[in-house]
Amino acid sequence: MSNSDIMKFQEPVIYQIYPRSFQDSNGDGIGDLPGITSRIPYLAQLGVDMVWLSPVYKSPNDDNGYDISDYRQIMDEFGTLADFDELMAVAQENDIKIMMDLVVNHTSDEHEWFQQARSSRDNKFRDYYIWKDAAGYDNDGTPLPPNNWISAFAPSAWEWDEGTEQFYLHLFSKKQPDLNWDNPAVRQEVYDIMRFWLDKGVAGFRMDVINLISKDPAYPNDPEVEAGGHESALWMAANGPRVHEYLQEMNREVLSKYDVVTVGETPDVSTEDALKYTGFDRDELQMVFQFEHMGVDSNPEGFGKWNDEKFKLVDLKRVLSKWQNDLAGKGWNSLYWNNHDQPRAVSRFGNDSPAWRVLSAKMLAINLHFMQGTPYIYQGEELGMTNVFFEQVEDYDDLEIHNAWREYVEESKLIPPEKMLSFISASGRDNARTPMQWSAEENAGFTTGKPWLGLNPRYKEINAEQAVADENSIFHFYRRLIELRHSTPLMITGTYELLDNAENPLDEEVYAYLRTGDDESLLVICNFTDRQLTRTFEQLDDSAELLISNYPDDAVETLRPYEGKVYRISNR
Ligand code: TEU
Ligand code: CA
Repeated sequence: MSNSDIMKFQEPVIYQIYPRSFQDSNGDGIGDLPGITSRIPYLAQLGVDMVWLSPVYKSPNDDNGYDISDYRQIMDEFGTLADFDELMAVAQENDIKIMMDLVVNHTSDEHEWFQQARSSRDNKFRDYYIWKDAAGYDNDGTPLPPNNWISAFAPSAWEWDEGTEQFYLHLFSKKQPDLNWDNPAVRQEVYDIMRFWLDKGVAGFRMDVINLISKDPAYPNDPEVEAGGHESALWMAANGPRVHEYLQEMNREVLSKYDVVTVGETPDVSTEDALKYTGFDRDELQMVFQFEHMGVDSNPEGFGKWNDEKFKLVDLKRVLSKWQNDLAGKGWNSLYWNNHDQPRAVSRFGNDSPAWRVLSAKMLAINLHFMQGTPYIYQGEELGMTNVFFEQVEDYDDLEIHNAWREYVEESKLIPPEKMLSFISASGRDNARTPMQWSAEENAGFTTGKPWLGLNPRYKEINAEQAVADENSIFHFYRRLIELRHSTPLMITGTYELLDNAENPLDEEVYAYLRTGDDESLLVICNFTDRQLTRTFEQLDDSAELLISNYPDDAVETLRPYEGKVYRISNR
């Protein structure tokens, strides 16, 4: 791939904001749009090109905005459309574009469409959603759901509606009814919503669980549930029969008419599936968020994501290398360590102890940002924010946590409470949702009121004020990485080669890979351990010059704890 082949969507570094936790401006303890606007200068200093806003639309917040009741209005707690226009204007003044979160696999049950649909079977909005008769009734007359699907946030993916005596499908909470994408009217409604925001100058869409929108019309039982599994049935709806037809229609009718970056959130996709969504010749999406590297520390024999065992580096190397190699030249990767659904990167993949947090966070940043793809930075990742531990489950907010607690601790009693608290602290979504840490002042400068979710107590040592003032902080390291990405086309165009054998990566301690261009290469070396190691690399010849490192000097073949460094090497 030569420099002239670089496509616009391959250039930006994108920063994700979870608005509820970013910056409160009116003292109600909840982040809001004016708060984000006040922090645009901070993001400009970091150097990011685009900001992905998790949903800001009107919502009852059953799933913190991922349950939308009006796609053309701003959530009451976040402000108004005028506040949004102000944010867009200030972002534009700082050369920062805005990406919206398009959540159209489902709406809120408080959306007008669903209120109408549930009012009667022949309402014109009835077929905007997925309704099914009961499969039968048990002997006390309780209706039985059409199949055995489990929801991500509730025991069943089907909710009985007394008024019209049918079930409706909800892959997530019962307040998030799935839209019926087989209905052309639904698709046109979505395209109109997209145009509304694109015409306001929005330059990107992150599309929530977009690979779930086409379900198998037979709604077959989930064999894993039949075999006694208790994982959600998302995978039963993933990559369904008409999903590509719908995305190609969306591209034809909307996306192709605008300058817009698109990333689909696609649980349960293989690299083969991903190429169908992102292939340069597919006219669907430009990239996807795949989840395979987010699963390297899950426990399929146990409770899936609810686990507190550490990952194995060889698994991470194998997964990330597969995605680099399989999409190379044909599709495009997103690159991310965390988001609003995942635990904090430095706690999960690095070492968040005071001794090693800064070094390991910088090493992780090097490891990810020198790969081929679009890098995403999640709010607070640039500060090395860490996971949180709350003493009791009531201190958490996330409905996914409370659903799992009810299922595993209260009902089945399969997991003891103290073990589940450890699982939640290791992998719960609220790790990412504690308020952004701006300073060592009360509530970390996030709010003058009572924060909607408890703070991570480490904000006194880990905060933006301290980081911006310290030239050696993780913040300034990310700033330099972003500058390098803007000035080093090889980071975009170079081929990727894992320096182990990608099928059977041997080195359990060091992740090293090579990015190769026409006349130079980048040698990336990362020590994922707190031990001093010795490694030799044949690529290190006299032409090698150190491009960036998380240590002030270079011990060459001696790799110090969590050392991450990159050499530029001439190929001539
Ligand atoms: O997440 C989709 C998804 O797969 C989640 O279930 C995620 O994998 C899980 O929470 C990890 O533990 C998207 C949004 O990112 C998430 O915040 C929403 O809750 C969900 O869809 C429903 O909109
Ligand atoms: Ca507020």
